[in-house]
Amino acid sequence: MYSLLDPGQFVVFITGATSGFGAAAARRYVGAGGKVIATGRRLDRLEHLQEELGAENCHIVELDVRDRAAIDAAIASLPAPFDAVNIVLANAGLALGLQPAAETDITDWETMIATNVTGLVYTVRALLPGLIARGGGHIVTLGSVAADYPYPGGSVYGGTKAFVKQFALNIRSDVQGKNVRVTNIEPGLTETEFSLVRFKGDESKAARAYEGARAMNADDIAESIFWATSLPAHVNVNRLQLMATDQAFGPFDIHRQR
Ligand code: NDP
Ligand code: 8X3
Repeated sequence: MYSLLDPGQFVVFITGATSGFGAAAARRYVGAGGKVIATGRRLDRLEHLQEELGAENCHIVELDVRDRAAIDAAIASLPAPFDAVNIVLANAGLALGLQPAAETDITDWETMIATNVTGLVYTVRALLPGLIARGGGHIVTLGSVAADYPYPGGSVYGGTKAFVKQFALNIRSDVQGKNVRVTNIEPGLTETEFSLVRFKGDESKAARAYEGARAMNADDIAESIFWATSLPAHVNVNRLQLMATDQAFGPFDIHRQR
């Protein structure tokens, strides 16, 4: 059985490896001697990543996590040694828009739910039996501070991330005794393409989200993911919440009647 302590034996299936946390994690794991299966919708980005990391370390699959049959097919056709997945980084996700609920575009809500909830469930359900059959492994999900702290315009995004957290904790109960660890990583303000996606390509709006603050970056989160998966096999980090030092909590918003 592989040792959870030896990064050289890590085989990591990553959803959303074309950008942000997923790409940074791919670099972190390969840098430590592991192998990664990098997936996402933008094939050109995956090809560049593979070129950078080497085809012997990085297998790529063009994949939309909303497509259950495509996930199953991708897993079924993994070549050795990439077929011995022992870490699943279920990272693909997005926020779309920041409008008040009554004004939001309902298709944005549908896309967030389809990606962050349904896509996550497809990914974990497809890969979990293999982890168990191979004697153990680790599932890492990407939650958010938005799961615990509501903010205006975040209703469905925050709702999907609350699902991610509860799903991860419940999966952990299901795999008790099977040597499978489950960790929900819960970051706050982190500068990636996240805001560019949220604001649909509006670069100035995206930049404003991070302006003047020392946001975390993708490498910070990749390091925390790597750390959680590198701990001794008897240690399970259930939830790991991270915030930029320059981000904290606000007061309750009281609507005054006068
Ligand atoms: P990025 O926008 O930089 O990366 C998102 C990744 O998700 C991309 O690789 C994208 O790939 C992939 N993705 C989106 N939709 C799909 C889909 N349908 N199928 C497959 N892949 C998809 O954002 P981050 O790296 O910041 O975000 C990664 C995760 O972390 C998300 O779940 C996000 O909600 C969460 N998170 C982010 C925070 C932040 O502040 N940045 C804080 C807390 C959590 P492609 O478009 O090529 O398919
Ligand atoms: C991303 C962090 O605060 O923009 O999950 O929702 S936040």
